[in-house]
Amino acid sequence: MAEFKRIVILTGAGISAESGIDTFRSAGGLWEQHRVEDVATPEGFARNPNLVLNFYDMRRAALGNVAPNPAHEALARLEREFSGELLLVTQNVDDLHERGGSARVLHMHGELKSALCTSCETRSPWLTTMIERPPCPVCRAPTLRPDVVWFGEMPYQMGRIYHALETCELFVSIGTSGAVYPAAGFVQEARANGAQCLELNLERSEGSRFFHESRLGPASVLVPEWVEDVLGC
Ligand code: BV8
Repeated sequence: MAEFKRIVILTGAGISAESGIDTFRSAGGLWEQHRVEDVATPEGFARNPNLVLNFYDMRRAALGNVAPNPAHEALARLEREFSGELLLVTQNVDDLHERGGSARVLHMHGELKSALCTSCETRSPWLTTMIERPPCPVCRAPTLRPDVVWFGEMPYQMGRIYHALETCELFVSIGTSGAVYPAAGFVQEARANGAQCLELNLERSEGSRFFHESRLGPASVLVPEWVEDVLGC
């Protein structure tokens, strides 16, 4: 593993599962508790903004009850000690990569701790609630929404991600079902460009067939082992 110089990592809800954050598609997961169409689409927000603001207020508040796990901490160690180029892309809107020590995290689906103003389109750090329609810190209009990418919306920094996928030598997917695009298609982009593709996941995913290797097990075990291997120690 030590020969790789450019690595792209994609994480999903599974890397935060052992920290106590619900995934989307496991039994009792987020999407079983709510219809996607109602809480994670612009149409759902227009139809019932209180339902959506409360859904994200609750998830934002829950961040205070969870902590990063050894998988997050291992990726932070990789960022510190790996001498090559590393891009960590996460589909997650939680802050556990940062709290686990990662300084450079690309949140392609946005973040719970960020507010987007639909009037002036500026983003502001946000740690509390939006249900009470607080004023935008910049334009003062009461038009803040969660700064997360809903279904039908364009994920963030796609150009940067695709460039990295075209040039990486190793693509590693951690804790994702491979159910949502364009993230689920990243492995095919990387593979088409000659990268080695590795999946670390609790179970086989919808994308497993596209990977050269799938290691099945909990992220808190597989990720530290893999980082140890990459760092060649
Ligand atoms: C877009 C943020 C275009 C909000 C999310 C092509 C084909 C088919 C459909 C489409 C397509 N292209 C676009 C679409 C439509 C749609 C889509 O993909 N639909 C799916 C349902 C078919 N995609 C979109 O709409 C995307 N936008 O394409 O825009 C466009 C073009 C021009 C102009 C404008 C727009 C936007 C999608 C983003 C939606 N937002 N999240 C929020 O968080 O509330 S999606 C959400 O679900 C996540 O962010 C993530 O991306 C996705 C999948 O979740 P996972 O992270 O994988 O979690 P999941 O529960 O599914 O799986 C967990 C995994 O972990 C499991 O495999 C499990 O085994 C494993 N696990 C569990 N425990 C552990 C573990 N692994 C290791 N250790 C453990 N302990």
